[in-house]
Amino acid sequence: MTLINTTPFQDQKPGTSGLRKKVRHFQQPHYLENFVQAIFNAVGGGQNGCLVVGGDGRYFNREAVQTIVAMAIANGYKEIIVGQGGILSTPAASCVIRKYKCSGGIILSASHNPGGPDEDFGIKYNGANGGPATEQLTDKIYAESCALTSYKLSAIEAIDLDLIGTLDVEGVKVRIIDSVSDYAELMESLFDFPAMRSLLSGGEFSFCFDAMHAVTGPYAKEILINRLGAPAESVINATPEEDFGGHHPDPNLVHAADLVSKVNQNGLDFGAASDGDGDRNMIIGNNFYVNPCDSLAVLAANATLIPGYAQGLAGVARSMPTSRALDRVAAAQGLNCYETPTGWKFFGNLIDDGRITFCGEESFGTGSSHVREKDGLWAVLCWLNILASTGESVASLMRNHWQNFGRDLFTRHDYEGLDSAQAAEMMKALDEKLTNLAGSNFDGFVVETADQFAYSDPVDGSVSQRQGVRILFTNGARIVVRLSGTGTSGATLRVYLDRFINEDLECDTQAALAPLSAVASKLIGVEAFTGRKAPDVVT
Ligand code: VG1
Ligand code: CO
Repeated sequence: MTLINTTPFQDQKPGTSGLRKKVRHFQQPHYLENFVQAIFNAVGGGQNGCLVVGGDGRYFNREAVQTIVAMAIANGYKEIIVGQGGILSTPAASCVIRKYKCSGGIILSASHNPGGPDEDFGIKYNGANGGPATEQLTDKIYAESCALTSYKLSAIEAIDLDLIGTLDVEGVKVRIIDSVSDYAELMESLFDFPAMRSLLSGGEFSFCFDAMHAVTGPYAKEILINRLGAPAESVINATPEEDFGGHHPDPNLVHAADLVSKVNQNGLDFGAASDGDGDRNMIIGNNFYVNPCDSLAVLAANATLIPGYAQGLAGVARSMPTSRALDRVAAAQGLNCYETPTGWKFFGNLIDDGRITFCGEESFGTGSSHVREKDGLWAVLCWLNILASTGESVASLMRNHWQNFGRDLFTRHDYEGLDSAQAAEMMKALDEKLTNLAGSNFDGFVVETADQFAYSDPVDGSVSQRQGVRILFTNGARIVVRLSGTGTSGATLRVYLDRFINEDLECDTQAALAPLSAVASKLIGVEAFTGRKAPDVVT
């Protein structure tokens, strides 16, 4: 073991989901090593535990895996489990940590951000429950990173990441495992594979899953094609590439436009896509887009059709900006519904404590107690299981749901690449307005309450302040405003708009929310502060 002297970097504060920077930033001497050592220091060293290492396969993934293995050996882990080729989707990493009772895992991903030498890289730590480090732990990691003077490295030769098997490296067991099989087995234990197999291989039902040249390809091929008998052409862009084919591996109507036109033009019954690291999902039917907030609600409402959830749900949770469609299902079924800040790290305690089974976010993230991450392919399998057991189409399932519960119109408007100082000023100005906003009337929208969302974790009592601005109106409409915590350059403003309706259920979301959007622009002053007239991405 060698102790390498280093000086701290002051910019290693983890965001919504780990530390994300440009690849070249990570490639600076000692940058990656410092952050990894900060993690190991924060968790008290390896302590003879087992560490899982894997990532979404983006550019720099392999080099980073080699470095982390050499550092984990030097830091006292007794076993290291690595996905073959350095590949593990985020939900698969969570599954492996739990299955082999590891002390934690390091996941290399910048999720939906593009990959390549000039694009993004990311790293995050997940604990023994398989879930993202809590805020207390990420604060500790940051504090360690600011004070670091050295890191520990073993001078080992590069590991052959492609060869499945167990190595003894300086007395440490290094296991290279199949990246897919543990996860596929878990999926098989949850879903009605025989019913889904008849649907997918029967020849009548047609679908397309777009892996977006990212990590989910091998998982989707194994599960949908090999185990469920779907035709080979139903999984597209299935080979993970270091630059995701030059695209944004972000499953939404903008970045998965090819999938959308394929489903609509060829009259397919179902379409789905997932992101860079496999934890997000987009679901579409034939000429029918399923909003992620609605997807979460409809899955919760129909969960008992899935064998793994036949006993019912313990409770549910959603991130604050997510629409309240889920709350209506919870109320009807007598379930508790928790509202957490953005980011998966807040769901872990609720699941571990047995309070919830399903949870999700508006940002195409849905998941359950089967792992401690959101899980894209799991959500797709939920949909396919429900379609197989009801015989409904995507559109009819969703329309019936609106008939039963009413509809929560929802949209998110993103303004990307803003000047960070301008964005901060804009948020400050909005913040200062909040206390006097109640009672104000904006073109017929009367403010009921306005505040900064604070979350108090019911399990460990920890409090997270300033998790986004909420403005609720007396007519049931809501505006949520926050800055993204996952970007790598400038600032991204996210404006979330939603409103409950109980008639004209088929209306166009953007048109119906336009008046609320106009109120939001006025309140936030996007154009005045940033010069931007319109959002870059609307989902
Ligand atoms: C975004 C989403 C958030 C999600 C996070 C990580 O964060 O809004 O809901 O949990 O990405 O997802 P932000 O701070 O940029 O709004 V992933 O798929 O990047 O791990
Ligand atoms: Co992701």
